[in-house]
Order: sequence, then structure tokens, then C-alpha cells
Amino acid sequence: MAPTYTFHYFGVPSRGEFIRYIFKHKNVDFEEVNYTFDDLPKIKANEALFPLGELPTLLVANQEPIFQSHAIVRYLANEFNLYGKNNEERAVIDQVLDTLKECEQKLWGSLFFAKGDDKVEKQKAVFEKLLPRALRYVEKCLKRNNNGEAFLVGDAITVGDIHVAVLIETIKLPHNKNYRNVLDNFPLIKKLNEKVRNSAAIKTYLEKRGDPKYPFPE
Ligand SMILES: N[C@@H](CCC(=O)N[C@@H](CS)C(=O)NCC(=O)O)C(=O)O
Repeated sequence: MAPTYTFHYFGVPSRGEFIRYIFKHKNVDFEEVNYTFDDLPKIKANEALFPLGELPTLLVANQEPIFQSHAIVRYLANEFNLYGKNNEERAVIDQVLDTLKECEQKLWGSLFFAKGDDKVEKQKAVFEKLLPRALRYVEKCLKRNNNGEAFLVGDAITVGDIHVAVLIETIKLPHNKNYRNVLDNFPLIKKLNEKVRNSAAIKTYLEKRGDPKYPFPE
């Protein structure tokens, strides 16, 4: 029997969306428990389910809870065969996951939690330094694997490819309207993004979900 999955996160995209995409891509049912920021005291008090007082947590059947978003991503990638064919491919996937996670961290910080001049400076650092360098690396991976005709590694989609598409959603948020052309020099990344977004199950999910929404002013 297939295991049951319960995913605990806030009712926003952020760190949770990557994990939702993975389930959707594999057409695996999972239950969602979505919290609001008012639930934080309750979350902090429940150390059994949220060992660091943070979200997300994934519960798989009767196992110990899995926390840390990328531990969840890697767990699911292993379970669902989305983690490359060998150690070498996994090293590339890991490099992409860690690089994009660092970008997202700074992106969310600049978007939602910074204000005024601090926000302008932080966005500039992300969009003019951090992201171009990270995207150059991703473009290079795509180029060297079948000249951009395939995926980051091998000939099948992995969590690395899914992460690229999820990051691009954040980049394209209306909050970043001053940085519309950050992807202009990366044709292979744009192509990969379309491929992931148009893969059958993710396409159906995105059509139903609509644009990602955050409760923060643009
Ligand atoms: N390294 C952790 C970070 C988790 C994290 O910062 N979660 C945020 C939501 S995206 C949270 O729970 N914040 C509430 C708080 O820290 O009080 C992960 O990747 O899962």
C-alpha cells in the first residue's frame, strides 16, 4: 500500500511550493495542513512535530516527522526516483539545490521582510550579483548536457529541474517588477522552465492553482 503523506506548512508558496510541485509531478496524493502566522505559538510549542519550531514538516505514515525543507525534498527525490542515476548526477543536482536555496533565501528576505532603502539594496544584491552568477552556473549545466536539449543531468526530470521552475516563479513575482529581464541571457533555463511547467501533471496543477500569491504588498 502507498504510504500516506501529510505536509504541514503555511498557506503560501515559499518553501512549501517546491515540495508541492514534487508531489504533483508524481501524481502522488498528499494531505496538506496549512497554517497562518497566528498559529506560530502553537507551532513553537509542538516540538514533536516541529523540532526547530519552524515549518515545513512532512509526516510519512507513522514515521518520525521529517523537517528542513531540503531534507524533505531529498527524501521525496529518493522515494520518487527524481535524484539522478548515479553519484555524479546527484552531485550536480545537489549543487543546484543548494545554490538555488541560497538565492531563494535572499530573495524572500529582500521581497517580504526588507523595507525602504534596505529593500532596494537587498534586491540589487540579489538581482545584480547573486542570481546572475547562480543562473550562469545552471545555464552551463544545461548546455553541457546534450546542448540544452535535455535536463540538468541525464535524460529525465529531477528535483533539480523542478527547483529551477519554482525559483523562476519567485523571480517573476510582481514584487520584482524592476527586474524583469534577469532571465534574458539564459535561453536554456527559459526552455527548461517551459518544459517543466508544461509537463502534464504540473501543468494541470498550475492551471488550477493560478499565479502564486503572497500576503505581502508588491
Ligand atoms: N532551514 C529551514 C528553515 C525553515 C523556516 O525558516 N521556516 C519559516 C517559514 S518559511 C518558519 O517557520 N518561520 C517561523 C519562525 O521561524 O518563527 C527549512 O529549510 O525548512
